Amino acid sequence: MDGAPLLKLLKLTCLGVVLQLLLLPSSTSEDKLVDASKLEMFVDELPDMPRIHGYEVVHGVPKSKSLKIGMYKKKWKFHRDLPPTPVFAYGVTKHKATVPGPTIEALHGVNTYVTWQNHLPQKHILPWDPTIPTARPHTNKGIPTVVHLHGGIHAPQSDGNSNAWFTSGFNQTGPLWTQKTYHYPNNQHPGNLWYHDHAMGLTRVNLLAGLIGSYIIRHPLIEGPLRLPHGSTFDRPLIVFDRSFRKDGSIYMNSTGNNPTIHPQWQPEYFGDAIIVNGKAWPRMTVRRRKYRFRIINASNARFFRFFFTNGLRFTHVACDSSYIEEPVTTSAFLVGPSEITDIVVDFSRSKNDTVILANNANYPYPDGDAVDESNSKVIKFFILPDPEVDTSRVPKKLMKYPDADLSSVSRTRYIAMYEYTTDADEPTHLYLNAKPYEAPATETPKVGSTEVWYVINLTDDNHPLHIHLGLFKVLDQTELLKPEEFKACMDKYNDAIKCHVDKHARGKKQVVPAHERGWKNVYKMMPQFVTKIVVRFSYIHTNASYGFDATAEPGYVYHCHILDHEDNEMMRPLKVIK
Ligand SMILES: *[C@@H]1O[C@H](CO)[C@@H](O)[C@H](O)[C@H]1NC(C)=O
Ligand SMILES: *[C@@H]1O[C@H](CO)[C@@H](O)[C@H](O)[C@H]1NC(C)=O
Ligand SMILES: *[C@@H]1O[C@H](CO)[C@@H](O)[C@H](O)[C@H]1NC(C)=O
Ligand SMILES: *[C@@H]1O[C@H](CO)[C@@H](O)[C@H](O)[C@H]1NC(C)=O
Ligand SMILES: *[C@@H]1O[C@H](CO)[C@@H](O)[C@H](O)[C@H]1NC(C)=O
Ligand SMILES: *[C@H]1O[C@H](CO)[C@@H](O)[C@H](O)[C@H]1NC(C)=O
Ligand SMILES: [Cu+2]
Repeated sequence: MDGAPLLKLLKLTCLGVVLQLLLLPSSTSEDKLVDASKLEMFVDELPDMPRIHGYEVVHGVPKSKSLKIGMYKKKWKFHRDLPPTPVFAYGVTKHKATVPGPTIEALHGVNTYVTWQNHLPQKHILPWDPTIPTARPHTNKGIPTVVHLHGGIHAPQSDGNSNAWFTSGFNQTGPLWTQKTYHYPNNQHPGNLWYHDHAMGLTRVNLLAGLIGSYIIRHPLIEGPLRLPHGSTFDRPLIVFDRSFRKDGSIYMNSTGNNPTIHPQWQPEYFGDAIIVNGKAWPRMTVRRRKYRFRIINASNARFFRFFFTNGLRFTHVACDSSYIEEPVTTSAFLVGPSEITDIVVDFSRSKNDTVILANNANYPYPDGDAVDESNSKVIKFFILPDPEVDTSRVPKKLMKYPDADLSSVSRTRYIAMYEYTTDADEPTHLYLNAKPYEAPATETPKVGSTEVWYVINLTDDNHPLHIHLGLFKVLDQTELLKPEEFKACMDKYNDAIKCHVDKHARGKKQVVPAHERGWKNVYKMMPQFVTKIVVRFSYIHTNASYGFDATAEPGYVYHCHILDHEDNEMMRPLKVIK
C-alpha cells in the first residue's frame, strides 16, 4: 500500500478499520486477487539465478571458501504485468538478492562455509499462526529464520534445526541455536541439493516469501567423462513453485484457517494458481537445437507436478534428488512431489516443432483433488532456434554405479505411521508421525553408519512426500493395505503396527517404483493406503569412509513430511543419530 491511497482511506474510514487492514495484511476479498488466467503467458525470459562458487581456486588448487549470504526484504517482478511483489530474498547483497536465491556451486571434497545473515524487518509479509508450535522471539519482534541445506550430509549444528532459528542481527535465537557459520564439507556424492528456510512453524510462510535456492555439488573427475550437457548455458537449475497474487502485486495467502476457532490462520495445503519458474510466471526460453540438462526442483508447498511436453518430446532422467541413477531412463511424463528433484536431459534437436510447452496435469491435492486448468497446466514455453548444430554432449548408457543397499546388514526395522486429525466436520486440524508431536523425545535413533528398513504407513488420504535429513534411502516396494479401515481403526487405538498386524494387511496390490526413482533418494511420495518399504543408509553411499564429523552431536536431525503446511503442524519428528 503506498502513501496516497492510504491517506484517502484514512479520510474515508475510521482509524480502527485501517488498523485492522494493516494488522491483517492478507484478509482480502476475492475481487482483490489477480485472476491468473488473465495474465499473458510466456512473456518473461526464464532467468538463470546468479551463480556463486563455494570454493576458490588458488594457483590452480581449489580451496575452501567462506560465504556470507543475507536474507533481505525487497521487491521482485514475477510477471511483466504484475506490480513488483514484496518478497524475502537470499543474496550476497540486498541489490543482488533474487527469488529464488543464488545457485551455490560447490566442489566435491572442498569445504564451503556459509554465514547466513538475517536482515529481515520486524514484521512478516505473510500471515502466520501463533497457535501451531512456532518459533517465537520473546519480544514478539523480528522474523525467525534458519537455513537447511536439503540433501546435505553435514553435522547437526549446520543442519538448520527448526529450533536453531535466529532473528535479524542474531538478536534473538531459538533454544537449539549453536553457531552463526554453517560448515558444508561436500564430501558426499555429486548432485543436486537446495537450501531453504526451516524455522519452527514458519517454514511454509518463509518459503512462500521466497527463501529458497539451489546448491550443486560437482565432482569434475567423475562427472566430466559422462559428457552430459554442461556449462551455464546448457546446464540449468529450474526451481518451480506456485503462487497467488493480489492486484497490488503482493503474494496472497489466505489468512483464515480452515478451522479458525482452533487455528486462526493454518490451512492444510497451500496452492497458488500461477506457476513460477526461476522467479517468473510461465517464462519463455529460447533454446538451440541440441541437448540441455535441467535440474528441476519442485519447491511448491503442496502442489505435485506431472510434467510432459505438448508435442511428445521426451525426457531422459539422469539423477533423482541428490544422486545420479545407474542408467538413464526415458519418459514422456513424470510426477514430482514437493521438494523432489528431477534431473533430466532434453534433446531439442528431436522436436518437430519450433516451439514446445512444458506442461503439467497433476490434480491438486494429488492424487484425488481438482484437475488443472489453463493457468496451472502450463509451465514454460521453449522457442527452438531453426539451425541444427553440432552437439558434442551426450547421455552415456551408464551413469554412476553406487553399491546397492545391503539388506543383509540391516540392523533395525521401524514402522512410521502417518496420521491426520480432523474435526467432526472432517476438517484437518493437525498431522503427526507415529501419533507423536515434534516435542516428544526422539524415538528414531539410528546408529551412525547403520542401515535400517522403514515401513512408512500412510493412514491419511493424502500423498505425503517424506524427507529424511542426513540419511539416503532406496524405495524397495509399495504395497496396498487390505481392509485399510480395520487397520486404521486398530492403529488409531494402539499406534502399534505390529500389534495391528501390518504384515497381514500389507498384502494388496503392488505399485511399481518408477525406474527413474530407483536411485538413492532423500524424499519420496508415500501413497495413501499403502505401506512403502524403504532402506535407509546413515553413511555415505559412495564410500565406506566415516562421515568425518560427529553426526551424534546435538541438536540432532529431523525427518518430516515435505508438504510445508503439514511439516509446520506438525508432521515432523526428531532423528537422533547415536554411536
Ligand atoms: C536488536 O535489539 C535491540 C534491543 O532490543 C534493538 O535496539 C535493535 O534494533 C535490534 N537489532 C536488530 C537488527 O533487530
Ligand atoms: C479462505 O479460507 C476460508 C476458510 O477455509 C474460506 O472460507 C475462504 O473462502 C478462503 N478465501 C479464499 C479467497 O479462498
Ligand atoms: C512439488 O512439491 C509439492 C510439495 O512437496 C508436491 O505436492 C508437488 O506434487 C510437487 N510437484 C512436482 C511437480 O513435483
Ligand atoms: C507440432 O508439429 C506437428 C506436425 O507439424 C503438428 O501436428 C502439431 O500440432 C505441432 N504441435 C504443437 C504443440 O505445436
Ligand atoms: C563397503 O564395505 C563392504 C563390506 O566390507 C563392501 O562390500 C563394499 O564394496 C564397500 N563399499 C565401498 C564403496 O567401498
Ligand atoms: C495415503 O495417501 C494416499 C494419497 O496419496 C491416499 O489415497 C491413501 O488413502 C493414504 N493412506 C494410505 C494408508 O496409504
Ligand atoms: Cu504431508
